[in-house]
Amino acid sequence: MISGKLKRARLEDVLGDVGRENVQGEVQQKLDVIANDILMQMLTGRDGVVVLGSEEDERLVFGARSGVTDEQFAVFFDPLDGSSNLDVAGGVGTIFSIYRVEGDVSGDYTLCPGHEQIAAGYFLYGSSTLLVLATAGDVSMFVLDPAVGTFFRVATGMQIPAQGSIYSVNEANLDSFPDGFKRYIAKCHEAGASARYAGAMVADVHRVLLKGGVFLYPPTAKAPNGKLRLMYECNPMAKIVKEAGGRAETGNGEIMDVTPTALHQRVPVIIGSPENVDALLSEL
Ligand code: FDP
Repeated sequence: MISGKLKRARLEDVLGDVGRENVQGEVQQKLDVIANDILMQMLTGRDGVVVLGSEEDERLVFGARSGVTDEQFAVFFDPLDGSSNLDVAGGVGTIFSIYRVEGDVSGDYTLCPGHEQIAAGYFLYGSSTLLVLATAGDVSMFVLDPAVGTFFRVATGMQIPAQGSIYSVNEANLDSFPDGFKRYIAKCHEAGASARYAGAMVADVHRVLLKGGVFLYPPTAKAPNGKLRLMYECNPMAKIVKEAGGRAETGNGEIMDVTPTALHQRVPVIIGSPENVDALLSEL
């Protein structure tokens, strides 16, 4: 549904903002709201989904226990990641993270660290619509065939290259990066690496997953804890890349070891090929 909406966005006049900000002070785009509504509607009616956390909602949403299934899940998602790309028909995505939930959590749920995720994934709405899904021990990729409305699996057991020549970061913030990040980027220049930055985490991490390299969002003067959110951006991407043999760090330990303190908490991010991430960490 989201993919279809995006393809017809200009025709249906759903580009642009809605004239208000979300809880994080970001201007909400019409499509952020539409994608969030679609996911909330679909997931709150789903057996076993008892906790929902979205980038677009200030607080957790609690679904009713269905009684149909014994299994219960918490789902965290960024409905539309990279929304600054919307008006220019650039790549955007949906990121999600799934945890198993035990016991009665109505109205009271403690956020868990990322290593407890049972699955995570993203949809990339680019030149084609892709789903990359990480479960225990596997990362698979599916492509949507719009003619039949079905995702077909095109890859399983995906592995990130051990190293790559791409570094993906908003280099306009370089002056306010901590020194170790500056040193690493200087070494990338010396080594003749390629810079690639779409400005949408899904598109940028997807490139690194397939081609190798590293995606970064370090602390900056404007965002001292980095910009990206732990529960629905960094943890799911960390699970995907780690299940594919990569690394996912904050600069101060593994992303998936961070104990969450808030739904919209931010952390610095260093995600990618093991050799690139090691090289960066050795500069910090
Ligand atoms: P956006 O604000 O456009 O939604 O989630 C936030 C995010 O995009 C990421 O997708 C992206 O990697 C990052 O912010 C881009 O931030 P900068 O514009 O600061 O580079």
